Formats: sequence, structure tokens, C-alpha cells
Amino acid sequence: MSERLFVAVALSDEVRHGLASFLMEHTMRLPGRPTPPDNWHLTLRFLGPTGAVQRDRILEFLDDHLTVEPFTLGFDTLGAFPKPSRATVLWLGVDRGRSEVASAAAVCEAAAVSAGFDPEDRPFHPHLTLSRIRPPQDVRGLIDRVPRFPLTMRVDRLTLYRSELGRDGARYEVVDEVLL
Ligand code: 2AM
Repeated sequence: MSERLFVAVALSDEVRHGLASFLMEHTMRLPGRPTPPDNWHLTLRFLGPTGAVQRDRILEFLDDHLTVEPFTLGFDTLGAFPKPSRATVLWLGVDRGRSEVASAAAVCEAAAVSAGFDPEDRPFHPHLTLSRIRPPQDVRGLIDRVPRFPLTMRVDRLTLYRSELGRDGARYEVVDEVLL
């Protein structure tokens, strides 16, 4: 039995609700298929299908090796993958706390490798996915128009999530948390 897991920073309710209102105020409606606010998070390491032994190994590794102290997370302006002129993913970037987020992601990467996962070959780019866009659209105007999201939050834990893919999109459930 395996579960589809990933490690992420969960958002505070204040940031979640604040971001939903902020986007409503500045964008009216997002292009593509917006991700529901309840699903918003900042992924540190996507694991995919994970067995129980691997899951426990990852949690133990994180407990033993995370040296990042609780920190303040702040956000940036919007951005897009692969590029704003032909965007397939619209996201919110991270500003304050970037180095802590990168350090935590590096420990998650090491945890995944220690549990037998292949190393991630793409560079880590912290982002909070707001919308998935098919076919791609030019979102340069939108990105220029929306100011930086001003709220911050305290991060004192990492969250291991289970993702269940259903007909109406993904559902994420908290499996466990690791305190910083
Ligand atoms: P995304 O938001 O950029 O799609 C749960 O699916 C989380 O894991 C999402 O934040 C997703 O990033 C991230 N993720 C990274 N690699 C993934 C993959 N290969 N398949 C699904 N999700 C992935």
C-alpha cells in the first residue's frame, strides 16, 4: 500500500483568507483553473507514491536533521511557469524567509533520498500555485498589475500531506507534522 505524499509549509488561516480577498480585490478572476484556497500550501518536496516504511524513515530523518528555527514567511508578487508570456502555472512567490524555506527543502530532499527516492533534478523554486492554465496564456499584464501580497506568517512546523486525486481535483489531508 502506498500513499501519494508531499512535504509542505501549510498556510495560516489569516494568510489563506487574506490571500483569497487580496486576489479577489486585484484580479476579479484568475485565468485557467484556480486552485481552491483550502488546497493552498508551499511545497518543499513532492514525494509521490510512498510506502509506510519510507514515510516513517522520512519523518524520522526530518526529526533528526531539521535545524531550521521557526521563521517568518513573507510573500512576493505573482509569477508564472514556464514564463509569463506563455504561462501554464500562475503562482505567488516567496520573499521573506526564502533562505529558511530553501534550507528546509534541502533537508526534505535529503530525507527523500535517504528513503530511497531518486534525487530531484529540477532546481527548487518556492511557489504557491494559484492557477493551472491550459492552453497557456500571456499573464504579463496580470503579473504587472497585482502588487506584492503584504501578509506574513510564522512558520514553526513542516506538514506531511497525503494527496488524493479525485474527479473534482486533488484533496489534501494532513498525515503528520514535524516541529521546527
Ligand atoms: P505545483 O503546485 O507546482 O503543481 C501537490 O501536488 C504538490 O506537489 C503541489 O504543490 C505540486 O506543485 C507539487 N509537485 C511537485 N512535483 C509534482 C509532481 N511530479 N506531481 C504532482 N505534484 C507535484
